Amino acid sequence: VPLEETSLPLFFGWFLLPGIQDKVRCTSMDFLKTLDTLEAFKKHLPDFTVEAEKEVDLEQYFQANGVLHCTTKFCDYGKAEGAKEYADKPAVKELYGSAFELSLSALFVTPRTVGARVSLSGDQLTLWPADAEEVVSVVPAAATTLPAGSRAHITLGCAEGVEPQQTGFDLLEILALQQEGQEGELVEEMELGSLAYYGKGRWLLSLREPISAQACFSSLYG
Ligand code: ACK
Repeated sequence: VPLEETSLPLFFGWFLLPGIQDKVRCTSMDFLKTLDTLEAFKKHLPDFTVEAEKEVDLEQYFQANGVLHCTTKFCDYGKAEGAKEYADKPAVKELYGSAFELSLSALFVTPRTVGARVSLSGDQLTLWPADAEEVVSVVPAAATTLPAGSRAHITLGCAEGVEPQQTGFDLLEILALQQEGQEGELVEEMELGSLAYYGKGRWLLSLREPISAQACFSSLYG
């Protein structure tokens, strides 16, 4: 196999620097710890898990994996559609290895994943692939045209047997509901922000103060 066919990474993305990774993990743990004690969460527990459990320990329910990052382009070592075109983009080449400040604007939890929404700035969007939101076959609701960058997220944990790419799909689903005018049921004003429920076990915490996270644009070969 020629080198150029093997030299593409598993994915490109922004990788959070170590200090801020700890902070984001702690914030997420605090949120999960509080969420599963709320009466509103207990009330909607049957929407959250199909098992006939009376309680769920969310910190145990989700498994964290690897370095915290916001995927821009999943390349699958060149096998993914558009991988080579993405790697050849001038912005990708120019900004490879540069530092960025990501803005984490919300945390969300579903029966499948827990993640942070990343609100991309204009220059960060130059690194965003044009097809990232075209996932109507997996998220039919995404047919509601969502702005570029809507899928940007950091996976904080997945339930057993769930693939990390699910986190982006779960976020798109919530954003599509918002776009259709469903604001979610405002459940509680928490210290971190306002918590809303979108049905089917989907929770969104809009952070009062977005978390600013230093991150390096790079790639992972895995
Ligand atoms: O949590 P994530 O964004 O979801 O980070 C991981 C990373 O690539 C390595 O697996 C993401 N990922 C996996 N498959 C895909 C895909 N088909 N499209 C977009 N992102 C993907 C996964």
